[in-house]
Amino acid sequence: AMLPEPTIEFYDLHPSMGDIRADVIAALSSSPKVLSPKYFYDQRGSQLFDQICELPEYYVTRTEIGLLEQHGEEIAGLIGKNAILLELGSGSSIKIRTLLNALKPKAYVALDISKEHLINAATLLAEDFDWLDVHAVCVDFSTPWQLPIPLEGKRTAFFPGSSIGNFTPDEAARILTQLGHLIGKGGDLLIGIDLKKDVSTLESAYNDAQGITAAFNKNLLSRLNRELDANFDLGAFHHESIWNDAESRIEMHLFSDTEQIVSVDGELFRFRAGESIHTENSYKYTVTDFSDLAASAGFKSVKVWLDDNQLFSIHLLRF
Ligand code: AVI
Repeated sequence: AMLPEPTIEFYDLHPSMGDIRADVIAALSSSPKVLSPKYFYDQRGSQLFDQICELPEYYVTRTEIGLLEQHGEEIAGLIGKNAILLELGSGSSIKIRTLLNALKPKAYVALDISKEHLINAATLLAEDFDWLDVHAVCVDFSTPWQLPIPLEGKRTAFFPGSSIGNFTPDEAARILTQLGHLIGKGGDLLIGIDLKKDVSTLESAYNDAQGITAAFNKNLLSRLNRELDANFDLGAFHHESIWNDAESRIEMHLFSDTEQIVSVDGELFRFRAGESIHTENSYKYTVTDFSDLAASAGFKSVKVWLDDNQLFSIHLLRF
Protein backbone atom coordinates (compact mmCIF):
# COMPACT_ATOMS: atom_id res chain seq x y z
CA ALA A 1 0.00 0.00 0.00
CA MET A 2 1.13 3.56 -0.66
CA LEU A 3 2.07 5.62 2.35
CA PRO A 4 0.21 8.91 2.61
CA GLU A 5 2.29 11.85 1.34
CA PRO A 6 3.36 14.07 4.22
CA THR A 7 1.75 17.44 3.77
CA ILE A 8 2.87 20.84 4.90
CA GLU A 9 0.97 24.10 4.97
CA PHE A 10 2.76 26.66 2.78
CA TYR A 11 2.35 30.44 2.78
CA ASP A 12 4.17 32.95 0.53
CA LEU A 13 4.84 36.44 1.93
CA HIS A 14 7.85 37.01 -0.28
CA PRO A 15 8.34 40.43 -1.94
CA SER A 16 7.88 40.66 -5.72
CA MET A 17 10.70 40.81 -8.29
CA GLY A 18 9.67 44.44 -8.97
CA ASP A 19 10.57 45.40 -5.39
CA ILE A 20 13.86 43.54 -5.74
CA ARG A 21 14.74 45.48 -8.92
CA ALA A 22 14.18 48.85 -7.24
CA ASP A 23 16.14 47.76 -4.17
CA VAL A 24 19.12 46.46 -6.19
CA ILE A 25 19.29 49.55 -8.40
CA ALA A 26 19.22 51.86 -5.37
CA ALA A 27 21.91 49.76 -3.63
CA LEU A 28 24.23 49.85 -6.66
CA SER A 29 23.63 53.60 -7.06
CA SER A 30 24.82 54.31 -3.53
CA SER A 31 28.41 55.11 -2.67
CA PRO A 32 30.02 52.81 -1.61
CA LYS A 33 28.07 50.23 -3.63
CA VAL A 34 26.23 47.60 -1.60
CA LEU A 35 23.90 44.64 -2.17
CA SER A 36 21.73 43.02 0.48
CA PRO A 37 22.91 39.55 1.58
CA LYS A 38 19.31 38.37 1.50
CA TYR A 39 19.69 37.97 -2.29
CA PHE A 40 22.31 35.25 -1.82
CA TYR A 41 19.66 32.66 -1.16
CA ASP A 42 18.28 31.51 -4.49
CA GLN A 43 18.33 27.73 -5.11
CA ARG A 44 22.01 27.69 -6.05
CA GLY A 45 22.95 30.09 -3.24
CA SER A 46 21.17 27.95 -0.65
CA GLN A 47 23.07 24.89 -1.92
CA LEU A 48 26.37 26.77 -1.75
CA PHE A 49 25.53 27.93 1.76
CA ASP A 50 24.94 24.30 2.79
CA GLN A 51 28.42 23.53 1.42
CA ILE A 52 29.90 26.43 3.40
CA CYS A 53 28.44 24.87 6.55
CA GLU A 54 30.55 21.73 5.93
CA LEU A 55 33.84 23.56 5.29
CA PRO A 56 36.75 22.87 7.66
CA GLU A 57 37.29 26.64 8.13
CA TYR A 58 33.61 27.42 8.82
CA TYR A 59 33.42 26.39 12.49
CA VAL A 60 30.00 28.06 12.97
CA THR A 61 27.58 25.29 12.00
CA ARG A 62 29.33 22.31 13.54
CA THR A 63 29.97 24.18 16.79
CA GLU A 64 26.33 25.22 17.08
CA ILE A 65 25.07 21.70 16.31
CA GLY A 66 27.49 20.34 18.93
CA LEU A 67 26.05 22.73 21.52
CA LEU A 68 22.47 21.77 20.60
CA GLU A 69 23.32 18.06 20.89
CA GLN A 70 25.13 18.52 24.18
CA HIS A 71 22.54 20.75 25.84
CA GLY A 72 19.32 19.77 24.03
CA GLU A 73 17.70 18.14 27.05
CA GLU A 74 18.46 21.10 29.30
CA ILE A 75 17.23 23.55 26.66
CA ALA A 76 14.01 21.56 26.19
CA GLY A 77 13.53 21.43 29.97
CA LEU A 78 13.76 25.21 30.21
CA ILE A 79 11.42 25.81 27.25
CA GLY A 80 8.86 23.13 28.01
CA LYS A 81 6.78 20.91 25.72
CA ASN A 82 3.83 21.75 23.44
CA ALA A 83 5.10 25.12 22.25
CA ILE A 84 4.46 26.62 18.84
CA LEU A 85 8.00 26.49 17.51
CA LEU A 86 8.99 29.10 14.90
CA GLU A 87 12.34 28.80 13.16
CA LEU A 88 13.74 31.93 11.48
CA GLY A 89 16.01 31.29 8.52
CA SER A 90 15.25 27.59 8.67
CA GLY A 91 17.33 26.79 5.55
CA SER A 92 17.65 23.02 5.36
CA SER A 93 16.00 22.55 8.80
CA ILE A 94 18.95 20.44 10.01
CA LYS A 95 19.51 22.02 13.43
CA ILE A 96 15.94 21.77 14.62
CA ARG A 97 16.14 17.98 14.23
CA THR A 98 18.44 17.83 17.27
CA LEU A 99 15.72 19.47 19.44
CA LEU A 100 12.40 18.09 18.18
CA ASN A 101 12.25 14.84 20.11
CA ALA A 102 13.08 16.55 23.40
CA LEU A 103 10.91 19.63 22.72
CA LYS A 104 7.82 17.82 21.40
CA PRO A 105 6.31 21.06 20.05
CA LYS A 106 2.63 21.33 19.17
CA ALA A 107 3.54 22.77 15.75
CA TYR A 108 6.66 23.77 13.81
CA VAL A 109 6.73 26.79 11.51
CA ALA A 110 9.76 27.08 9.19
CA LEU A 111 10.37 30.65 7.98
CA ASP A 112 12.87 31.37 5.20
CA ILE A 113 13.45 33.66 2.22
CA SER A 114 14.46 30.81 -0.13
CA LYS A 115 11.18 29.33 -1.38
CA GLU A 116 12.06 26.04 -3.14
CA HIS A 117 14.67 25.18 -0.53
CA LEU A 118 12.17 25.90 2.26
CA ILE A 119 9.43 23.72 0.78
CA ASN A 120 11.86 20.82 0.17
CA ALA A 121 13.34 21.02 3.67
CA ALA A 122 9.93 21.29 5.38
CA THR A 123 8.59 18.34 3.37
CA LEU A 124 11.60 16.16 4.31
CA LEU A 125 11.14 17.13 7.95
CA ALA A 126 7.44 16.23 7.84
CA GLU A 127 8.41 12.81 6.42
CA ASP A 128 10.89 12.12 9.21
CA PHE A 129 8.73 13.49 12.06
CA ASP A 130 5.29 12.18 11.17
CA TRP A 131 3.77 13.31 14.50
CA LEU A 132 4.71 16.94 13.83
CA ASP A 133 2.35 19.60 12.42
CA VAL A 134 4.65 21.36 9.88
CA HIS A 135 4.09 24.81 8.35
CA ALA A 136 6.37 26.77 6.00
CA VAL A 137 6.31 30.52 5.38
CA CYS A 138 8.42 32.19 2.69
CA VAL A 139 9.19 35.61 4.18
CA ASP A 140 11.78 38.37 4.22
CA PHE A 141 12.02 39.11 7.94
CA SER A 142 14.18 42.18 7.40
CA THR A 143 10.87 43.93 6.63
CA PRO A 144 7.80 44.03 8.93
CA TRP A 145 5.72 40.86 8.65
CA GLN A 146 3.09 38.91 10.53
CA LEU A 147 2.48 35.22 11.04
CA PRO A 148 -0.23 34.27 8.52
CA ILE A 149 -1.40 31.31 10.64
CA PRO A 150 -3.68 31.42 13.69
CA LEU A 151 -1.74 29.08 16.01
CA GLU A 152 -2.77 29.17 19.69
CA GLY A 153 -0.26 28.44 22.41
CA LYS A 154 3.00 29.49 23.97
CA ARG A 155 5.41 30.50 21.23
CA THR A 156 9.13 29.75 21.03
CA ALA A 157 11.36 31.25 18.36
CA PHE A 158 14.53 29.49 17.23
CA PHE A 159 16.97 31.75 15.34
CA PRO A 160 20.12 29.70 14.73
CA GLY A 161 23.32 30.18 12.79
CA SER A 162 24.09 33.70 14.00
CA SER A 163 21.92 34.88 11.10
CA ILE A 164 20.98 37.94 13.12
CA GLY A 165 24.67 38.85 12.77
CA ASN A 166 23.97 39.67 9.12
CA PHE A 167 22.06 42.75 10.29
CA THR A 168 23.54 45.88 11.87
CA PRO A 169 23.09 46.06 15.66
CA ASP A 170 20.31 48.66 15.15
CA GLU A 171 18.48 46.44 12.67
CA ALA A 172 19.07 43.45 14.95
CA ALA A 173 17.47 45.32 17.88
CA ARG A 174 14.47 46.14 15.68
CA ILE A 175 14.15 42.50 14.54
CA LEU A 176 14.41 41.29 18.14
CA THR A 177 11.69 43.73 19.21
CA GLN A 178 9.48 42.45 16.41
CA LEU A 179 10.22 38.87 17.44
CA GLY A 180 9.26 39.78 21.01
CA HIS A 181 5.85 40.92 19.78
CA LEU A 182 5.55 37.77 17.68
CA ILE A 183 6.18 35.37 20.59
CA GLY A 184 4.47 37.55 23.21
CA LYS A 185 5.06 38.03 26.93
CA GLY A 186 6.67 34.92 28.43
CA GLY A 187 7.67 33.58 25.01
CA ASP A 188 11.16 32.16 24.53
CA LEU A 189 13.83 32.94 21.96
CA LEU A 190 16.67 30.47 21.43
CA ILE A 191 19.29 32.26 19.34
CA GLY A 192 22.75 31.34 18.04
CA ILE A 193 25.36 34.10 18.20
CA ASP A 194 28.86 33.87 16.80
CA LEU A 195 31.54 35.17 19.15
CA LYS A 196 34.31 37.68 18.61
CA LYS A 197 37.64 35.87 18.24
CA ASP A 198 41.10 36.14 16.68
CA VAL A 199 41.20 37.71 13.22
CA SER A 200 42.86 34.79 11.43
CA THR A 201 40.16 32.29 12.49
CA LEU A 202 37.46 34.71 11.35
CA GLU A 203 39.06 35.66 8.05
CA SER A 204 39.78 31.99 7.18
CA ALA A 205 36.15 31.09 7.85
CA TYR A 206 35.04 33.60 5.21
CA ASN A 207 37.91 33.08 2.71
CA ASP A 208 37.98 29.29 2.52
CA ALA A 209 40.70 27.48 0.60
CA GLN A 210 38.27 25.65 -1.72
CA GLY A 211 36.68 28.91 -2.86
CA ILE A 212 33.13 27.92 -1.90
CA THR A 213 32.53 31.23 -0.13
CA ALA A 214 33.84 33.04 -3.22
CA ALA A 215 31.37 31.08 -5.38
CA PHE A 216 28.57 31.89 -2.89
CA ASN A 217 29.43 35.60 -3.05
CA LYS A 218 29.70 35.64 -6.87
CA ASN A 219 26.44 33.73 -7.24
CA LEU A 220 24.79 37.01 -6.29
CA LEU A 221 26.03 38.45 -9.61
CA SER A 222 24.86 35.36 -11.55
CA ARG A 223 21.47 35.78 -9.97
CA LEU A 224 21.26 39.43 -11.05
CA ASN A 225 22.38 38.43 -14.55
CA ARG A 226 19.62 35.83 -14.72
CA GLU A 227 16.76 37.45 -12.87
CA LEU A 228 17.35 41.16 -13.49
CA ASP A 229 18.85 40.96 -16.97
CA ALA A 230 22.24 42.25 -15.79
CA ASN A 231 25.56 41.61 -17.56
CA PHE A 232 28.13 41.21 -14.76
CA ASP A 233 31.32 39.54 -16.03
CA LEU A 234 32.01 37.06 -13.23
CA GLY A 235 35.64 36.80 -14.26
CA ALA A 236 36.16 40.54 -13.74
CA PHE A 237 35.29 40.53 -10.01
CA HIS A 238 36.96 38.74 -7.11
CA HIS A 239 35.76 37.81 -3.64
CA GLU A 240 37.41 38.92 -0.41
CA SER A 241 36.30 38.93 3.22
CA ILE A 242 37.89 41.41 5.63
CA TRP A 243 37.62 41.85 9.41
CA ASN A 244 36.49 45.36 10.40
CA ASP A 245 37.59 45.71 14.02
CA ALA A 246 35.94 49.09 14.70
CA GLU A 247 32.54 47.65 13.72
CA SER A 248 33.27 44.13 15.05
CA ARG A 249 32.22 42.50 11.79
CA ILE A 250 33.44 40.41 8.88
CA GLU A 251 32.70 42.20 5.62
CA MET A 252 32.30 40.34 2.35
CA HIS A 253 33.13 42.25 -0.80
CA LEU A 254 33.25 41.69 -4.55
CA PHE A 255 36.08 43.79 -5.97
CA SER A 256 36.07 44.92 -9.58
CA ASP A 257 39.40 43.91 -11.18
CA THR A 258 39.15 46.50 -13.95
CA GLU A 259 37.40 49.72 -14.78
CA GLN A 260 34.12 48.57 -16.30
CA ILE A 261 30.47 49.41 -16.92
CA VAL A 262 27.74 46.96 -15.98
CA SER A 263 24.12 47.12 -17.05
CA VAL A 264 21.29 46.01 -14.73
CA ASP A 265 17.93 45.93 -16.49
CA GLY A 266 18.92 48.91 -18.65
CA GLU A 267 20.55 50.99 -15.88
CA LEU A 268 24.30 51.50 -16.23
CA PHE A 269 26.78 51.31 -13.33
CA ARG A 270 30.42 52.36 -13.60
CA PHE A 271 33.09 50.55 -11.57
CA ARG A 272 36.59 51.86 -10.92
CA ALA A 273 39.37 49.25 -10.88
CA GLY A 274 39.51 48.03 -7.25
CA GLU A 275 36.06 49.38 -6.38
CA SER A 276 33.95 47.01 -4.31
CA ILE A 277 30.37 45.95 -3.89
CA HIS A 278 29.92 45.35 -0.17
CA THR A 279 27.68 42.27 -0.09
CA GLU A 280 27.51 41.15 3.55
CA ASN A 281 28.30 41.99 7.15
CA SER A 282 28.62 39.26 9.73
CA TYR A 283 28.75 40.91 13.17
CA LYS A 284 30.52 39.08 15.99
CA TYR A 285 29.55 39.69 19.62
CA THR A 286 30.80 39.07 23.11
CA VAL A 287 28.27 37.35 25.39
CA THR A 288 27.70 40.60 27.31
CA ASP A 289 27.34 42.75 24.20
CA PHE A 290 24.66 40.47 22.81
CA SER A 291 22.84 40.15 26.16
CA ASP A 292 22.76 43.96 26.34
CA LEU A 293 21.40 44.21 22.81
CA ALA A 294 18.68 41.66 23.63
CA ALA A 295 17.88 43.52 26.87
CA SER A 296 17.40 46.73 24.88
CA ALA A 297 14.70 44.87 22.93
CA GLY A 298 12.97 43.72 26.15
CA PHE A 299 14.46 40.22 26.56
CA LYS A 300 15.78 38.73 29.79
CA SER A 301 18.64 36.25 29.64
CA VAL A 302 17.68 32.78 30.92
CA LYS A 303 20.92 30.95 30.09
CA VAL A 304 23.90 31.05 27.70
CA TRP A 305 25.86 28.03 26.48
CA LEU A 306 29.38 28.21 24.98
CA ASP A 307 31.63 25.52 23.50
CA ASP A 308 34.98 24.78 25.19
CA ASN A 309 36.89 26.90 22.67
CA GLN A 310 34.47 29.82 23.11
CA LEU A 311 33.82 30.03 19.39
CA PHE A 312 30.03 30.21 19.48
CA SER A 313 27.17 30.89 21.89
CA ILE A 314 23.52 29.91 22.20
CA HIS A 315 21.34 32.27 24.25
CA LEU A 316 17.98 31.37 25.73
CA LEU A 317 16.07 34.63 26.17
CA ARG A 318 12.59 35.29 27.56
CA PHE A 319 10.38 38.17 26.47
C1 AVI B 1 23.89 33.01 7.26
N1 AVI B 1 25.00 33.75 7.88
C2 AVI B 1 24.90 33.67 9.32
C3 AVI B 1 26.32 33.37 7.36
C4 AVI B 1 27.43 34.13 8.14
O1 AVI B 1 28.32 33.45 8.63
O2 AVI B 1 27.34 35.35 8.29
C5 AVI B 1 26.45 33.68 5.89
C6 AVI B 1 27.82 33.43 5.34
N2 AVI B 1 28.48 34.25 4.57
C7 AVI B 1 29.65 33.73 4.25
N3 AVI B 1 29.75 32.56 4.84
C8 AVI B 1 28.62 32.36 5.51
